Amino acid sequence: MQYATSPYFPNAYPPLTICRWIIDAPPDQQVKLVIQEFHLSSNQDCSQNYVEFQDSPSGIQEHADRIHRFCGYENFTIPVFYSYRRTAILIFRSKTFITNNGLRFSYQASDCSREYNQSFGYLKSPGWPNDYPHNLDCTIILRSPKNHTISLFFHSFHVEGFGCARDFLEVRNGSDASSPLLGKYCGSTLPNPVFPKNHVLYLHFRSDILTSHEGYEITWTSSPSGCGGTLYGETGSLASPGFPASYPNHTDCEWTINAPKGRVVTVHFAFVSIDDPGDCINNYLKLYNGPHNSHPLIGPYCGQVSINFFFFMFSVSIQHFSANKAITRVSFILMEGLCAAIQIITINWSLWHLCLGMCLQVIH
Ligand SMILES: [Ca+2]
Repeated sequence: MQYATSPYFPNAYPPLTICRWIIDAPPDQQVKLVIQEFHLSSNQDCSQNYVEFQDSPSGIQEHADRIHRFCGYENFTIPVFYSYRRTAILIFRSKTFITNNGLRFSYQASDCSREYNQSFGYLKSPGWPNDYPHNLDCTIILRSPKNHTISLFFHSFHVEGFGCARDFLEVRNGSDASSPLLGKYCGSTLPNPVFPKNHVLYLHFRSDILTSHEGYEITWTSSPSGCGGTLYGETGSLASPGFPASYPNHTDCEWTINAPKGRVVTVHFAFVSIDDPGDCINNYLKLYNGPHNSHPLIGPYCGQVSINFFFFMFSVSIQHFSANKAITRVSFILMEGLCAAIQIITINWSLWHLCLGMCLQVIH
């Protein structure tokens, strides 16, 4: 593991700092980035001051996708970032004259096996959105806080079928390969969400020597009540507990979809069925165009409806309260933002450190 920092760290970075680190792992490996310290100016404007992860085909930033931007005021620790391909880009930008201590992060090459110690996140198969490589054998452990319960949602799925004899994704209720099997998935049918009633999940993804497809996109949340939580990422899904079956009486769920300011959150409810007399007083679905219920309310909804929305805030809150027989399946997409074009040719497992106006160095 190696480390890099913003200029002069732990002292203040200069005004108007823009740094780009392009990190290129060996073939068939990915990049793991962990933000160790992150301090921006206190009166920050998120469009001007941020740290951003990008996933890119080998070093060509114009084609970067899967952008995740954090601005320092999130109410959670910045999650560990794993690239889906061999190159990751990290951008630190402060476009103001007010400075702070800046950024320190670690970087290392990683194979496809990993362990997440966080309460929410997303998973995408290696190489996404291209076909996953052959001969993969990946173990993934999701470990949320002990008083939480995880929910796992499949957003897209296509793994070679053939009776799951060649390629498959296993989900187990526990922390190792001997934990009870919750599901073994292959083919192109989108699996139902997994509600394990546990704070730890073990996933095993395997591919053989022939035939591969796009793989999977998965989001997971956790909360003490086992329903609701935080979501982030470019795309994702969530569903009510027990989906596609009805969920229990007296269920109260709240999800928050986080997106950087300036991005557009699109929320699509593929299916909503809430058993209610029609007044939406005791059983309902509410959406807030912002992170708190003081923000503008959309809804309430009950009965059987399908809903599409565009939000322009940085966060969307979705709430259910005391619904009896409610079923929902929800997906969301963050629209792509603008990104500056820069092209740097990378070499095997190197770090290009480019701070505009400051320095240019290559670390081997
Ligand atoms: Ca295969």
